[in-house]
Amino acid sequence: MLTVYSDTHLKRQARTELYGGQLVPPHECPERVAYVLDRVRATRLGEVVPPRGYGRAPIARVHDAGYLNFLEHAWDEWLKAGYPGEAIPTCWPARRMAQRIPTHIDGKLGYYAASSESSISAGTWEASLGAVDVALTAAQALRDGATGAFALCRPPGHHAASDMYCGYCFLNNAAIAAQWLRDQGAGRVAILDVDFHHGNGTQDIFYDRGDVFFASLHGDPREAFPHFLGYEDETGIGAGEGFNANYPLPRGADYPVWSEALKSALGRIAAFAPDVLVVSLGVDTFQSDPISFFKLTSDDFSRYGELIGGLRVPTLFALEGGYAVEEIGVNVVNVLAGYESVAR
Ligand code: Q9C
Ligand code: ZN
Repeated sequence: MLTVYSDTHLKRQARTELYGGQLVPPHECPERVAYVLDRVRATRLGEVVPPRGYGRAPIARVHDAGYLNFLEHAWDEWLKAGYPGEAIPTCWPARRMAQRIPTHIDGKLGYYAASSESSISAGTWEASLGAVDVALTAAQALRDGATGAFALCRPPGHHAASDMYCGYCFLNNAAIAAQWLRDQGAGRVAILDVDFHHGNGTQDIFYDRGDVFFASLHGDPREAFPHFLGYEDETGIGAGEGFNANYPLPRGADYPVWSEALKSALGRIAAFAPDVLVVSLGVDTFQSDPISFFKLTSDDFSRYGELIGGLRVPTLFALEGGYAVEEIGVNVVNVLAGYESVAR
């Protein structure tokens, strides 16, 4: 399988994540993709190619113009405000407050953030743009006839909505790739989100659409981030009614429990008959992930890669979460190799 990779991700080197009441080194760190790249090479998964540049137009198909302008300039505005640390929101337009966009960076951060762990640092915008190019280059490979392609991107994307950053995510790589594939002529696109966390951003972006089916397996939002989306009764709205499927799962879910939900999601996707599948590939479902509560083993990742391959739909895998850093490469490549063993 082709892997697309660029070291532009190194431009995001945030020093802080607000976690447990402390500023800690971010779980979403550059070493994550280094481990994955090492494993791709060690296992000879396939060629590793750099991305092409796609510019801002495909991003503007998914994200709000005001939001993109905010992200581009947030770090400079934060510096101009004279603050010593990284940019973290401290207030929000909560219930019954005005949904107006403030002019001061403190207000803009709260307006455009859905959560506060994802410090904006120098280079966050540039790295986020780079991740989109990685995803789009992998999508292009599918258009060119590949059965599978892997976007080795960071920062991740699936928590980012049209106009909100959230959960280490700024631009929604998978959603931008899915929309781009539609714009290139794919009639129906399915997105399968297997990250431990609900893909709230992706769900929100396609919630009223019948041409993009979204399914997500994740920790029950009553117990797990992002807490405010991902319930089973969220099934889509308007033309999108029936095209959104959530599988919230309990603490301790192991492969028998998790794979039963996956098989159900794959059945829904098969019935939708997509031209192409985008997998939001987070491996924070791993048993020793430091911030999650599922119990998948490294072998389980191979097994579910095979199940996805059984769909026989050209598939773009975009990296999302996974924070057991030393095992992330084995787990990600197990999925990809499992897929290829069936789908090639
Ligand atoms: N106590 C992704 O996997 N913090 N984002 C959770 C748990 C945010 C995860 C706090 C986790 C975001 C792409
Ligand atoms: Zn996650």
